[in-house]
Amino acid sequence: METKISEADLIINQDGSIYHLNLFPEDLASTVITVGDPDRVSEVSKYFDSIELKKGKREFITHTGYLDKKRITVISTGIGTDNIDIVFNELDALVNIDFEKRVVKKELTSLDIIRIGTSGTIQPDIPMDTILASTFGLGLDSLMQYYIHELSGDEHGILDAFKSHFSHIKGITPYLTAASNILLNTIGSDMEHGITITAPGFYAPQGRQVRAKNAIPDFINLLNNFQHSNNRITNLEMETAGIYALAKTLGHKALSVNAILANRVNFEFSKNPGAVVDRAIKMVLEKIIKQK
Ligand code: R1P
Repeated sequence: METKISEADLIINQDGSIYHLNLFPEDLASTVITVGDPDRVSEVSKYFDSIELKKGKREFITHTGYLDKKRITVISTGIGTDNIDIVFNELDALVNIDFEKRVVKKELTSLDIIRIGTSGTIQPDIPMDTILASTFGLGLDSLMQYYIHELSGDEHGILDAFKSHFSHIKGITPYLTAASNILLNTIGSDMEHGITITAPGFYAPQGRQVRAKNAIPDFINLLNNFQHSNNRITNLEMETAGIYALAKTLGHKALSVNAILANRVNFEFSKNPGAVVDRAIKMVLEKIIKQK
């Protein structure tokens, strides 16, 4: 017998929309762009040929529309993997749970999910304003300690090597997931590639020193020294690892595209961040419409 998901486990609003995202199943396209900043949603949808819906609740703003006959949803996640937990579980519920019967559908849908985010590089040779696709998301946050998360392929070797590189740092359990190979080779082609670290904060968790004292000395060097076969850590941000891990767990394809706005080893920040993000948006949209 199918297991019924309770009203407390999966909250559906009185109008039939999902609790936080405020969306109905039919509001969602099978190609989804996620952005951190709610204001970036219209920076993406302004390139659509038509917009069929604009909805929002809290930091979760959604526009769905068409570009060159391709239906695309763009949604803001806000900052951090705690929000990714909400957005990804609710996106999945919208396509894979029958809201009336409260059961998992027999035929599951796999979404293509592409994050367009901002990030800082930790490698001196990666120029400012680079557009970088994350080959792997390496999480230093705790989200995936709450889920059963299985590793495959290259993931074991890279994660084991990183854990031994990081073994003197106590109390952090890193996790790692690969990008969707298909999306990396289509949307992410012509972009710089590298491992993206996802941090549970912006300041000390990304090695920034302002006033509060950092517990991990030399954090950036510790990360940029890591190498496993051809894989090195290129950048830091706050969502990618959670996106990759939850997408894989739920059977969706994910790719994270990062506009590099800061260089953490050269201590520089982009002179024109808006233009770099716009270039990342246009690159992703052009690649999406070329997909079959
Ligand atoms: C921090 O300023 C935020 O910017 C980056 C980080 O991941 C974090 O969410 O991404 P977004 O610009 O996509 O929000």
